Amino acid sequence: MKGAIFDLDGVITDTAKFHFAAWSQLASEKLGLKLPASFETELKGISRIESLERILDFGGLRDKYTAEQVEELAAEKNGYYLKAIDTLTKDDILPGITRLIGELKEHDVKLSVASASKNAPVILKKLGLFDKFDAIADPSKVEHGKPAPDIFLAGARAVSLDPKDCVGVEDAVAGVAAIKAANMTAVAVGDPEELGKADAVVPTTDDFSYALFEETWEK
Ligand code: B16
Ligand code: MG
Repeated sequence: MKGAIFDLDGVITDTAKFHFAAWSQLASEKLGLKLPASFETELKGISRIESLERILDFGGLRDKYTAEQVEELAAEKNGYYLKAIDTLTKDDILPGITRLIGELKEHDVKLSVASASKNAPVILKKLGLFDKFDAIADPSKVEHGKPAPDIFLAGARAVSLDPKDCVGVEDAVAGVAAIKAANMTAVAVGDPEELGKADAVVPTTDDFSYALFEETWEK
């Protein structure tokens, strides 16, 4: 294993609750909708615009808005979201992640971020982790979002590595599918039934380790 390509939300920090709160606010204030709690999981790893399209579909509102209005609504949601994440600090790094980063660096593993979030750089700065990563793939430069492999391929390319020498790290079904489509080894955190396509699934981020990544990659 020469590289570890990390998802951000749900792996490094838990921002899904902030995304869901921001979407819920937009839905109730601007769309007259109440979002079911299942949307918190369903929108994990899904891009901003595609998330909004799914919400509009849920409300049967897809045809009501022009592309420009959809962009405006997405920007509004991002405003709510940015306000919510303003309070993030290093205390919001998920358990074991700082240790894991140290272990990987000790073994000269290159570290890259493959998040669907355009806010990844700002979030990593707030967590004090920005300088630990060798690269952050830019989701606005890839054609297809997760479950397509594009962002993980961009993550490997950004550290000049062959995908087969990399482990991808995820918490979402769409993300695991993206890692496998990129021809990488997938290590996931969460429910093993839901994330069954991954090569290894652990219950918490504290169960991640260099040894687990290396062992899973070698299999
Ligand atoms: P933004 P990940 C994803 O991050 C989130 O899981 C998803 O809910 C969000 O819509 C997406 O980023 C886009 O985020 O609006 O900040 O660009 O899990 O791929 O790190
Ligand atoms: Mg995620």
